[in-house]
Amino acid sequence: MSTERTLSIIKPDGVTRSLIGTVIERFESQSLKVVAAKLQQLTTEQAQEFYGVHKERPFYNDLVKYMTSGPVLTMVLEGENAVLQNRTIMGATNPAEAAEGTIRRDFAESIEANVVHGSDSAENAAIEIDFFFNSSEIVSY
Ligand code: IDP
Ligand code: MG
Repeated sequence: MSTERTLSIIKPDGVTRSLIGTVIERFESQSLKVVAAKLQQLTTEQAQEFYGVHKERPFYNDLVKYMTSGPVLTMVLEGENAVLQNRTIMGATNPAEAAEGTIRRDFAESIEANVVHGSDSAENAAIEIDFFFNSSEIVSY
């Protein structure tokens, strides 16, 4: 077991549907601590760069539009095996395939508007945390 950090984003559908508290409760009740948080409106350029890995995919332009359609809450989560733990709590990308009790199964409206983002590896977590946060914005407790 090792303590890790991962990037979480409550996407615009989650923020505008007032799911911030509900989503954070899922993390805190399953031993993930919020060690940084920022509510922000992403620019098109930020969303394009953040999701650059998907730029050849047919859903890319819609994904960028969706991610800039309202504010997002970007967070750094910390805990044992945080990357995998967060992905488990989130559930599968497609809510129809997400396990019972996961955030996406319970709240996602579609495969696109699926409430949360979570880093998919420790390597990507480091890159994604660095994309949104300076080290001075991340706390310990
Ligand atoms: P993930 O968020 O579970 O890691 P990715 O495959 O990395 O899933 O896709 C990034 C995001 O792009 C998804 O969370 C979702 O918002 C959107 N997305 C993924 N696949 C589709 C699709 O087939 N149609 C529309 N949007 C999609
Ligand atoms: Mg992904």
